[in-house]
Amino acid sequence: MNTSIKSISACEILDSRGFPTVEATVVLECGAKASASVPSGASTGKLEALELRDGSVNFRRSQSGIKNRYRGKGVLKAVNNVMSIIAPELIGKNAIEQAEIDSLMIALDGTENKSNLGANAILAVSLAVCKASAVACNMELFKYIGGSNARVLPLPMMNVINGGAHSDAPLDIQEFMIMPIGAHSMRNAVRMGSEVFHSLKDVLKAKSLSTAVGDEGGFAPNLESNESAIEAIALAVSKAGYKFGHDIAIAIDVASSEFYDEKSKQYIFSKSDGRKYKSADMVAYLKELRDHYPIVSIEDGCAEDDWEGWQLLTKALGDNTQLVGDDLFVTNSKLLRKGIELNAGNAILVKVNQIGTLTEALNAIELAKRNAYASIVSHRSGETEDTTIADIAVAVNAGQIKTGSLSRSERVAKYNRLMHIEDYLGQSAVFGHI
Ligand code: 2PG
Ligand code: MG
Repeated sequence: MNTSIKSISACEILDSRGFPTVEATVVLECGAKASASVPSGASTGKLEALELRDGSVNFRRSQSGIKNRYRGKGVLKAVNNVMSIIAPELIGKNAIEQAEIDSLMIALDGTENKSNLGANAILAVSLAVCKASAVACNMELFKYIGGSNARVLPLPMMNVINGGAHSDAPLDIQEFMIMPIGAHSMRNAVRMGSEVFHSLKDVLKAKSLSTAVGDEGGFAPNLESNESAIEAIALAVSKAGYKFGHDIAIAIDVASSEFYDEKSKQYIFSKSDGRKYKSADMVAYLKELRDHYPIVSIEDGCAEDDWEGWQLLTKALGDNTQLVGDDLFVTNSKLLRKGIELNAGNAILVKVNQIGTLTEALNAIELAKRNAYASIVSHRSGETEDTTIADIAVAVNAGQIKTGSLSRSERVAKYNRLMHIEDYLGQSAVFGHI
């Protein structure tokens, strides 16, 4: 079987928010073919690899006089970089050598944050190369990446209430997620999640609150406080016949970089009551929430620039609560190493597009494992129907995944893929835990 790369093409498609993103297609000499597309964040970390967008100016005249093509969010430059710079370099290379392919693209870009070619251009190719190789080897993607011991289905964090930058709800905390800790399988976890999601809809309706959904498929109601969001979930859990804290626990993504004011070094709750917290107050507030409710995981409880806050948080809560660095680590091994040294957090959120190649994302997971940090493979708030992250989560036995609510097909596609993987694994499937 000849797994040399025969051709690479790319095009612009739309993500779940209706903005352009890159899709790449790789064909191997043996005929194997696969496509991959790239997600996009709204509450992005400052140190993420660069997502190359066209901007408005360059395309004003060239695109038949259309001003502001896609509001400047087009990705034709990235598409062109795939076709005219990346493809000529990779054609003829062996697709099975993923690490080599990825390092060639990193070298070709030549910048720390992939700002030359764009992380969206590079990642689309990186993932498509991997998927085409799996097709060539006639292997399931998760097995191709992870080998024969890849068999842990991840416990999901399911985002049922969307606040922060993901909705217009007056909630500063971005994500209120349920974790079906009492589930014994993926199928069971999905069922529990779906039942609680629909029960939450009834709870919100009964309060005459909106049941329209936000970017990640969770509800975006006009609740008056973070606490009332958790109370609504607690009620939905019991109405669905489950025990809050026993069958279903809570995970939150505070996404606090979004409301941290660097100048005054304060967290300003501007979407709700305008409260201002210094780092120590923020930690005390999160501790209070955690002590009061069954919160097992807190993501970005402090901001990406507030390393001292992170250290305080870890001291106060790290022994028995998962503290996840998202904006803090941006899937970057260098930043994770810094976190490990400073004792900041005890888990990393892994988003392939934050770093821009599959190999670097896998390296970050390896580093986390060696240092007893948990890894949670994650979607972005702007997604596509691509389900690669489901396979990655199983491939690395991460044990946890964060991939949105039980609505919107770009979220549900990942759960569906995970249930298929579980069926495929049969008796050898193991269900993850926190
Ligand atoms: C996050 C993500 C995904 P975004 O903050 O964890 O939920 O959001 O993709 O907007 O960064
Ligand atoms: Mg986050």
